Order: sequence, then structure tokens, then C-alpha cells
Amino acid sequence: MTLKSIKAEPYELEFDPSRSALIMIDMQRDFVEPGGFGEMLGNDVSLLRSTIEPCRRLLAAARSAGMFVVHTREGHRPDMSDCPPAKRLRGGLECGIGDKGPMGRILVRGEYGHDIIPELYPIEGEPVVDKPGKGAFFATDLDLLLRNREIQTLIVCGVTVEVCVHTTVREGNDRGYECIVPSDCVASYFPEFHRVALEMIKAQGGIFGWVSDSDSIIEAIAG
Ligand code: C5J
Repeated sequence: MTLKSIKAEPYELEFDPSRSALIMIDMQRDFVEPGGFGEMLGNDVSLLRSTIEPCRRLLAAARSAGMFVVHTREGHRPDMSDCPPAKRLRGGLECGIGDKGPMGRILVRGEYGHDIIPELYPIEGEPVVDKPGKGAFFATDLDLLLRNREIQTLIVCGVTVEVCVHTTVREGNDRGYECIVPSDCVASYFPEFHRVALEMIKAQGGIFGWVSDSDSIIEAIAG
């Protein structure tokens, strides 16, 4: 076991790359691409698209180092049997989850908008965890995939930082994983939420985990 160290806040994180995983949360067309569900709701997707290049570089570094990589997608079965009515009806949208949106049925598995953007597309051997909720541990086999590989540290990237990234970090933290979030590999449609979400993770001595950046993590992985 070779321990390495990442420059991070609130303090350096020691990690074993062979027991670490890169988790790419919901880098799906409907959230990130112009013309998708996120933009249809009036959001500026350029705020999310700024994560693509740092995520791509971090993904490449993790792959080169042989690190375990997992991708997630938020979405539901086509018959919507795994979507709580409360989630489907929330917001009273004219065109919401399960309805025909600009990139196919919104957040429905198998639809064009539900899939991961080409820039960060999974390669062979990288599991894709389809999750019905915000957190990647809820109603999925993610915990089993990680425990079977004796993973301890999660590098959590993706969108949106205050929703699916944060929920996943909180779930992972409660399950005993050490979670580190690169600030430039996560984003929100609301810049203030981005800032506050990261503050919340690293507050009180790292109550949910650590905050770093892609360059520091790449340096640590490659070094
Ligand atoms: C994610 C959402 N992925 N904001 N979903 O954060 O609804």
C-alpha cells in the first residue's frame, strides 16, 4: 500500500490510490447540454459545462493510474414504477420527469437526454449506476461495488453540486468513506449554491469530507 497525499481543505488528505474510486455523478445530456431539460427550465448550462474539461483531465489521470471509475445517471424505468409520485409531480411542471422533453422522455432510462455526455463517456469496465434518487447509494448497488474492491476514498465529481453530488457525499460519509470533491469538477446552475455547498463539506474540520481541485488531485494521483 502506497499512501499519497492531496492538497485539500480543511487539511491534506492521505489516500491509497488502489483503494480509491472516481465517482462521476450525472454528467447527463439533459443536465449539461444546450437544448436539454436543464436549459428548458431556464438554467444557464454554461455554468455546468465549465466542469467538462477538468473532469475530462481527472478522468484521464484516474484511468491512466488504473483507478476504479464509476459513473452515475439519475433516471427511471420507462414505466416509471421506480419514480415516487412526489418526485414526478414536484413543481407542477407542464413538462417534467417522465414527459416527452427536448431530448426524449425526461430522466427516463434509454432516452437520448438521459445518457452521459460524449466527452466523459464510460469505457469498458467502468460501471454505470442508474439511480432513481439524488444520492448514488439510495436503491443502487454502488456500496456493494465499492466494498467488494475495499474502496476507502471517493473522489466525487459531477452535477449538480448541491443536489446529487452533495447527497452522495453525505451518504458516502455516513457509510464510512472519505469523500473529496474537486471544486472545479462540480457545478450548480446557481453560483452561490456552488460556493456554499463546498463550504458545507469542509466546515467543522471536514464534517462531510474534503474540498480540493482537479490539478491537486491529478498531481497526487500521477506523482
Ligand atoms: C442532479 C438534479 N443530478 N439537480 N439532479 O443533481 O435534479
